[in-house]
Parts: sequence; structure tokens; C-alpha cells
Amino acid sequence: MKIRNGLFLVALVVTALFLNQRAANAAGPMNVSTGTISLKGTVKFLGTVPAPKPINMSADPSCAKQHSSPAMSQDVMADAKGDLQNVVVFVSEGLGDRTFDPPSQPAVIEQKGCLYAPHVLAVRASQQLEVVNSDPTLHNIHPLPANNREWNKAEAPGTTTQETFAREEIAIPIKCNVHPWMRSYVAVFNHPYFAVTGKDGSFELPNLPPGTYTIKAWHEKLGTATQQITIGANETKHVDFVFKSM
Ligand SMILES: [Cu+2]
Repeated sequence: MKIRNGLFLVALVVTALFLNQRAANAAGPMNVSTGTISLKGTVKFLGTVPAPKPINMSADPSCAKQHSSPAMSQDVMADAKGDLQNVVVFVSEGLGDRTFDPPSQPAVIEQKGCLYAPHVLAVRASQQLEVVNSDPTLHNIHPLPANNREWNKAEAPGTTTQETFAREEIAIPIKCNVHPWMRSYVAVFNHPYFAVTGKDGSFELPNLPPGTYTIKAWHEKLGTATQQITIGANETKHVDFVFKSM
């Protein structure tokens, strides 16, 4: 009898494992087909978009030579519809005491045509930041953080250097001491729930756990906008941000 009970238990466990596996298989494709975007939206600029200004690169002819027409300022980049680029949208509160390991892949910022690409970058705390000099001229990358260690590195043409930022900070201005017009911003997060808007002003924050969050949108010239949202399980919420000229 004892043996038969034991066999019965084994059979139950096997059945349970089998059902679990079937449940996992069913959940996998379902997550893909319904999408795992928890939060998506757009960022708009309201009003007349300030005209970009040409950048004077005559101080370094090797920079100017790389542009067939003058490079334009990148501080407010919006199209005719007001779609606003280079806005960092992120979870500012609501994740509690969850912790997240930094990704093993590096983030990359390039110095090309004596401009930073991208102009606005978001990385994780302690993630490797690869700084690439693709130009035939000397650059100097010099972040000016408020909450991180300041570093300052000269970079010979065609070389790459690596650095990190240890703490969350939105956002760190980056300058080049050689070319005063060069400016970028690096936002540093200790979680993965952030995005930088592209040309169409849109963003997506995937895989947010259900909860109530403070979402912020940061722009280098236009300031910070804030909204509260609550996301349920398997839910996608839309949030739109609007910035006006300051
Ligand atoms: Cu430079």
C-alpha cells in the first residue's frame, strides 16, 4: 500500500510538471502576440519650433571639412508636427526596493563630425560606456556630473575608451574641451525602465511590473514633465507629454 501511495504521488508530480510545462509553453507565445509594452506614448512640442542654428566649426578645419553643409544645433529637435526628439522618458518612482543587474553589453557614444552621436544617451548605472572617436582629430570627453565622479579624457583619432557612472543622474552634461560647441547629455538609471524619444517623438517602456508609477519626461532645454499612471497585469497604457517653449 505504501509503495502504491508512493507511485501515486510520483504520478501526481509528473502530471503537475507536465501541466506546468504546458502552461509555460502557452504563456510564451501569448506574451509575444499580445506584446509586452506596458507604457507607450509620444512627446510633443507645442508652439513654433525654434529654428536650428548653424554651428561654426571654423576653429578646427578638420571638423568643418566633414560637413558638406553646416551642422545644425541640436538643443530643440522637433519636426513640423511638433514630434520632439531627445526626450528621456523614465520611471522616477514606484519600483520600490527592486534591484536590477546592469546589462553586460556596453552603451556607445560616438564623436563623429565633431558632434556627439547620439546627442542624448541613456545608460544604466555601472554599465560600460564606450566612447568612440571616429574623427581624424583629437577630442576630449569631459562629463560634468552632480552625483557621479567627474572624469576627463583626451581621445586620439580613431581610438575608443571605456568608463562608467556609478549612480543615477538625469542627466549629465558632456563637453569636449577642444571643441566648445560639442555637447551631449547622458542620463544614468539604476533600473531598465527608460527610453529616449526618436524622430517621431514616440517612446515605449516594456515589461513594467503592475503598479503605480511616477513617469517623468526630461528635456535638456524645456525642463521636466511629470505624470502618474497605474498599470495592471498585461495592460498597455498610453501617456503623452507636451512641452512648451520656456
Ligand atoms: Cu572635440
